[in-house]
Amino acid sequence: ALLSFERKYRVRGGTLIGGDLFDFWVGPFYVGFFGVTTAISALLGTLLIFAAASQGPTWNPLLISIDPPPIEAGLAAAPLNAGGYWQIITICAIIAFSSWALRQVEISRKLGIGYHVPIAFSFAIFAYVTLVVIRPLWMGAWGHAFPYGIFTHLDWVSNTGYMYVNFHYNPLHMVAVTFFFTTCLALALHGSLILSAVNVPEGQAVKTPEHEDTYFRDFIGYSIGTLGIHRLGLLLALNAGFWSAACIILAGPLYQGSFVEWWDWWKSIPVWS
Ligand code: BCL
Ligand code: UQ2
Repeated sequence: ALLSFERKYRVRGGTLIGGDLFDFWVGPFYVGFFGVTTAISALLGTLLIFAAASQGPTWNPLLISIDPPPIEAGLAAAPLNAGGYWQIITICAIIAFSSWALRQVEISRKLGIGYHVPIAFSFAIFAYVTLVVIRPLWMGAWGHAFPYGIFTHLDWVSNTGYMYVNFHYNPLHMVAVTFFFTTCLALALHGSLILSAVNVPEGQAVKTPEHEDTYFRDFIGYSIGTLGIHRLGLLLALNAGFWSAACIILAGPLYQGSFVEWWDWWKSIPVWS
């Protein structure tokens, strides 16, 4: 069923391409040109995953793996069963993710709201594209990308990490991890603060943002504010994705060898060396 206010927001226009073509809803879902391109590329990609899996040795969901071409194959287009499936699936995935972001843009335009959601999602797409396109291109072989499989992608992360001896010493990985953890802290603070104010006993009026501000001013002498916490949350989360992408560009394209040794310059600073 349509929510009471939904009808009034189902307005024409705001599309980026194709005018009125596909400018309609199916049940609760806005379709649009990019809804169609998302659906086609996601479906095709998924079917290709099954096709590729059917050529492999197992149907165990944990063990299926669709591998990129071997490193020796460089940047060439590979035969289907030697990385070709992986290449086409990657193209489908990038088209699907980009279409999804552009559909978010069209919905934002219809509503006259900001583009914060598609901008945020584009950071996730950027991290993915960094792993499967930018870094492999930079290093000269598709074989540097990660395989599409549950256990095999974990093995890839582990092996790639140990190629640099101890990935915890990658300075940009440190930055990314710190942003991920701080994002969790901020969301835990925010979620708990909101519930503490709003989840009052039955029959009682909910507390206000003033209560929320006062809680933190009593507690630490500072409140970032109700709008501020959302700005902070978005900033933290986008940085988590961005520095993840940066840390894996550092590892390989920009720096080879041990990240433990990378810190030698720090130990040899004259002040304490
Ligand atoms: Mg590490 C990467 C944390 C230990 C080696 N590591 C990361 C980062 C993150 C992290 C900073 C992964 C997040 C990311 O890229 O998001 N690592 C982390 C932590 C520890 C850790 C917290 C820890 O010990 C506590 N790492 C180690 C150890 C090493 C190591 C020491 C192994 C031995 N780590 C590596 C390597 C890598 C990382 C190697 C990386 O390559 C990775 C990284 O930085 O990658 C960029 C970004 C988000 C994405 C890529 C997701 C994109 C999503 C796309 C756009 C959409 C998907 C849609 C989906 C298919 C649809 C689903 C539909 C359903 C219906 C819902
Ligand atoms: C806040 C506020 C909110 C919040 C939260 C705070 C009323 C409902 C969580 C408190 C947040 C602070 C002090 C920032 C913490 C900093 C980091 C880096 C985690 O003041 O305003 O709105 O939800």
